Amino acid sequence: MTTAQVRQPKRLADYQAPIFSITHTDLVFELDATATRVTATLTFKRQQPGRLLLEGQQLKLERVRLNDRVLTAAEFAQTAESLEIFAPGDTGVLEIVTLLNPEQNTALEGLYLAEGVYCTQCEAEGFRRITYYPDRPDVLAVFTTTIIANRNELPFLLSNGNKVRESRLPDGRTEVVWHDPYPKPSYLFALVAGDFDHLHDTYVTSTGREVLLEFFVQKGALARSHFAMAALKRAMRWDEQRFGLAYDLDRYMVVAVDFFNMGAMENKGLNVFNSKFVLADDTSATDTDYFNIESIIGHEYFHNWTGNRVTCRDWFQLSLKEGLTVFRDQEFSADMGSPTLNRIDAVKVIRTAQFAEDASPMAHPIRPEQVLEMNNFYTVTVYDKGAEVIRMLQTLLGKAGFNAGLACYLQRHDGQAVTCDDFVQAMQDATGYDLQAFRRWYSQSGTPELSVKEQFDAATGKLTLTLAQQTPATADQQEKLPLVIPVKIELLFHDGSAAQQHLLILDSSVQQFQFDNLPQAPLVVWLEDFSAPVKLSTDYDVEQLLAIASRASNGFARWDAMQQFWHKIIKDAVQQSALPVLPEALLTAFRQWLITPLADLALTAELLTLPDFDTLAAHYAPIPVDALLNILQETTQLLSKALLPELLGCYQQLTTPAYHYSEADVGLRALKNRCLHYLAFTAEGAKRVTAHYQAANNMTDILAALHAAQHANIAQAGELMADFAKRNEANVHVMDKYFNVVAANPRDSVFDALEKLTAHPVFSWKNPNRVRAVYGAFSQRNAPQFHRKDGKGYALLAEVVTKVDAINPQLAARLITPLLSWQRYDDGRQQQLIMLLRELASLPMLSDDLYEKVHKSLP
Ligand code: B3K
Ligand code: ZN
Repeated sequence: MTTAQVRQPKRLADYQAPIFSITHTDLVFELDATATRVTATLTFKRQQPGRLLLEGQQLKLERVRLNDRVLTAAEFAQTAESLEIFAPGDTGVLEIVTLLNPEQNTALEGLYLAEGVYCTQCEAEGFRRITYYPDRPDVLAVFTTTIIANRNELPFLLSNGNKVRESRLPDGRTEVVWHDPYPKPSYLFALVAGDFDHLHDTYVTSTGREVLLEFFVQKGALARSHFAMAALKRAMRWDEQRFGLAYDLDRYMVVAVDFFNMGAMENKGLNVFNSKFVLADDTSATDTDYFNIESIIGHEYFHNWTGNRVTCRDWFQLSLKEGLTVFRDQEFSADMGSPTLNRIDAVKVIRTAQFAEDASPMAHPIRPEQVLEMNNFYTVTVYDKGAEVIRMLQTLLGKAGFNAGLACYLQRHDGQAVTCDDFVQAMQDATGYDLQAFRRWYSQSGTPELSVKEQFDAATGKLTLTLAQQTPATADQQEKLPLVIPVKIELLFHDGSAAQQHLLILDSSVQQFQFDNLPQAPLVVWLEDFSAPVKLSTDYDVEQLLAIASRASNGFARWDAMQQFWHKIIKDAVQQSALPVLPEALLTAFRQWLITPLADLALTAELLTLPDFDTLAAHYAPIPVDALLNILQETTQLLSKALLPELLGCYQQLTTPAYHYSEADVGLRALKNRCLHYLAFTAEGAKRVTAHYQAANNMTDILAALHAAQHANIAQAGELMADFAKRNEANVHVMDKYFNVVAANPRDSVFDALEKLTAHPVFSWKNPNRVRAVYGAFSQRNAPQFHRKDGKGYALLAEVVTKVDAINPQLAARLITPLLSWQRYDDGRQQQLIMLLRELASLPMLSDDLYEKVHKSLP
């Protein structure tokens, strides 16, 4: 933490290659809760003239030795953030001894001790809290790690690579030595020490290597780690089959801990996971939990090639590994389950969180150009828009071309730290496709807006489509240029002629595309599969949108037409300050889907779902908060009333057998619970919801009942919640779900309820999962109370952010996000938000994490 003065960001344009490389890094850890000693022996080699300057933070330096001679204080200089060795020569061995206090480390960066487990998190810049080091991703060294600890307290001592030796020391401690043969940057280093339950299995790769797979989980949780183990094996097989990529070490370890700042971390050979994304069984996990576990297990595994074998030159290139690896995990999930549902979920993230980020003071391109605190740039833009950019490459190059490009990239750069440009170049070289203009997606921020016009000449059967693009200015960038935008379309004909699919490539501001010899004027389905991360506006009327929703051949396009339908209806209602008029054609379509659901029940459920507040809000400036909330609530009630018999019929038709996580059963539960959501608002809602809760044999149905009870405000809601909390107090992950529901209570009583939760025995301000379960949920899933006119919701979040910043800056900086975009709201809300941001800015010990966000946001 630094105080008041203006803090200087780093710039991509200032990148300089390292002056020294480190070829070997030998680390010895003598673990102790308050005084862990780290002896780092670094073999260095000069690459160019300059100083030997190492990064370090919050370290107590005990000794520096250069080539076997202890240096005097005059031979090095130490600051709060660095250590400089004055005369290192061109090659040599540097030994640095530092002392750490893992117990006091509540930031969960570097080496920390939580719930009896020593654990590290080094990405992005946490390694500098372990020892002085060139803590940057383009310095790659071979690591050997020795861990010395008391074997009774810490029976498992783990680090990257292969276990070389385990010996008992005369003083009763154990010494374990690990060696990772693959040179890696410091951010991929990991150490874990603790007592765990241990699940192991083997996997034989396509190259014939027998790999030991190991999961280390909290005592008593072994039975809950089988699903993750099976998911890991599926991910390993999939990467071999889809991309020809096999695992490269003899051991793959996954450790699950409850104290973790994010989802998981891809450390070479030793992944560390938030236990929320490992542990699951049929009584405690929802369908979404199972989905997330498989997807994140896949994501971290896929990083072994895209991130670890080929890594980033500097942190501005983060999307090189994250955008690509998110794309890979999305493809994996699509192959394991429903491609349509996966696409819908990915697009929801872009249209809510990512478009909101573009419209916020934190707007940045997928390759940011300046950064103060790197942890602030693990964003939906870098990750999810980054994945959309990779997906556009696949659309342009075709699957075979894309696979060839990836193979070229990995082969050309194996063992290197490279840039996004290197990646695009490999794609271009492997396919011969000119991607020069496409590269602008990496440097330009913002959400492009596409408008389309259709003209049909009945006499000649010629269709002319005119597409225009423009990207509005963002907080970080005024000037915008045209992008290369792949637009997938489908032409539908009323006369029964076969539908046609086309790919249009828009690469200038305005462009025309022509189609000849069409049998009649088609209905054009635009931006099929969301082929580019853009906002598209058409002037379709509601009948046309409903026709697309019923007839498009692509499930995603059908869902998307419904989304556009609701936008249109709701926009009209907002403009007229009235409730939406639901056209009879809509009710007919809904009835149809309820009486005869599509074969894909999950898609049917999505077709019957209104867009949420955040999705709608992306279309307004300023956001008409109260009108949108009111319209959403009233529309749900109107639909419940109008469709009662069909909802009930559909609900009763769908009977769930014993719980099973399969695509078909997930769809069945989704549709049944969607019906319940509407039924909760009817006269017999209370009866239905209570019965649903009592009959439920799985967590998905139980939570659906609780959410429905709360939203429809049924009399038994409190009783059901209390019952749920009592039954599940032993499982923190289920308690997090309880916290989520409490925090989503749209009524005034939520403030008292939240206060009570923080006094709950399982709540801890030091545990990010708990804080997110309460306050993350409040700010993201409770628009009515969070966006209250009187500012009480905003003030509560600001208070929490202030408190958390002193404990865990990364967590605080994530929580503050919804407070930053004050420009998007009406004058009254703007005033409240600006006042709170000013108060935050004046805090004496603001972390860099918060400083960067608050200062970017203030007018
Ligand atoms: N690479 C890590 C994220 C690290 C975040 C640092 N604040 C997880 C992932 O994306 O796989
Ligand atoms: Zn990742």
